[in-house]
Order: sequence, then C-alpha cells, then structure tokens
Amino acid sequence: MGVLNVTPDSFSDGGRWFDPQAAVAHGLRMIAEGADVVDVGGESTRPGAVPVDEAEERRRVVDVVAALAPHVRVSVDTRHAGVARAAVDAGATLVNDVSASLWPVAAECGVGWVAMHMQGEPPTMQAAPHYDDVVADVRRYLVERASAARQAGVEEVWVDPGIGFGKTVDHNLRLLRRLSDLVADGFPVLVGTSRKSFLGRLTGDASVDDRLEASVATAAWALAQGAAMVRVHDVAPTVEAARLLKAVAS
Ligand code: HH2
Repeated sequence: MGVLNVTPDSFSDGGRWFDPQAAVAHGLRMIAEGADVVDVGGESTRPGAVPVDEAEERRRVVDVVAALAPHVRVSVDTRHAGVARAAVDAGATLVNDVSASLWPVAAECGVGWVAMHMQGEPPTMQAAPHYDDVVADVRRYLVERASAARQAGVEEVWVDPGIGFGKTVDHNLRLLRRLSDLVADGFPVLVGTSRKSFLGRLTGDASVDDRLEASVATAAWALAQGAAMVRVHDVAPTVEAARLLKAVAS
C-alpha cells in the first residue's frame, strides 16, 4: 500500500503532493513501482496534527481518488464518514480508518474497511501513552471492532496495530515483536512503520529522510511475521524486499 498524502502538513512528505496534479503523478509512479493499493489521505494524523475541516478534506481527496481509481485499488485514509462516502463515490473500495469507527459506512457502501488502533487523539496521543499489556490491549480492541464490522455485514475487514499512534518506542517494538499473535486472530493485518519517528530513535538518525533502511527492514519483518500488507512511502525498495522474502519463503 503506497501512501499518498494530499496534505500540507504530513510528517514526512507534507506539501509535496498537495497539488492534485502532483499527487496523481506520484500515485501513478507508485503503481509503476508495484503498489497494489494507493492510500489517499487529506488529513495528517501525525502527533500534534490539527484536525482538518471535513469539507476541505473532501475537496483534497476526491479528484485524486477519481483520477487513480481506474488504474489501481484506492483506499481513503480518513476518520470522517462524509469523506469516506465521497471517496467511495469517486472509486475508492477500501476505507482506511485510523479511528476504527467507520464500519457502518463501509457496510452501507459495500467496501472493505481497515480498523486501526489509536490511543487518544493525534494532538495529544504521544503525551503519556499507557497500557496494562500493550499487545493484549490492542488485540482485544481490534478484534472487538473487526467482529462488529463483520456482524454489520462488512466482508473485507483488516486490522492494524497503529504503530506510533499513542505508543512509546517500547510499545511499538512489543507490537512488532508479537505481530504473529495479531495475525493469529484471523483478520488480515496491515502494518505501517514507514518513516515513523520511533525508527529514528532506534537508529539515531534525526532526519525523517534517513529512515529508508529502517522502514524497509521493519516492513520486511512485518511481512515475515504474516502481515498481509504494509503501508509505505517508499514503494520500489519495499516491493523489492517483499519479492525477495517471497523467493526465500517459497
Ligand atoms: N499511519 C499514518 C496514517 N495512516 N493508516 C494505517 N492503517 N496505518 C498506519 O500506520 C497509518 C495510517 C501516519 O503516516 P502518514 O500518512 O505518512 O503521516 P500523516 O498522518 O502525517 O499524514
């Protein structure tokens, strides 16, 4: 899943694809590099991000979704029902939902749905994340939401541990280390580690531009543990790593 942030303020590529033409060109490039899904988002959910007005978010994503949907599966990265509906009308077939609350919309529209775990809300979620047992707590939450979605009639339900969303470095590492437990719950697992700040803390690289190797390494780890999809900014090197893994495993 290639990330396409049509935003001025995303943490690693804010502003680069804010112009719709630049966004579509980048989406097409990611398809050429081997992305199976392009994830279009119009609101940054990085720590400290300020929420975006829903009409503005819809305006950012709809034309980009419509331009890419004939060429690739498009998901819409949103927490807002109106944006999800508009993106589905424009051709998106997957709702990537960091709030894990939009399953009724996915059911109504007959599309797939990703439930991502987040503790708190983006403006303050990194202030003091706390869990009794991060792996158990996240699994319980995701299985509960995913089961509700299935019961509501959503056929394609994904779960995502929400790396970096209300989590310390240690929480992120525990979730990655025990990813196979989440896989064992039976829902296809999506994981997004790409360029996230915990990687910089681990490698000692301060800049977000220096996180490629760590991003590819953690994506490969996630796939090897049974994740069915990884959400990444750097599609070409991740696809190469995934192909190599496949060759080793088969
Ligand atoms: N991470 C981000 C956004 N959406 N969706 C899922 N399912 N999983 C993730 O880990 C995830 C996500 C944050 O990354 P990015 O889109 O690059 O940044 P921003 O939120 O600043 O736009």
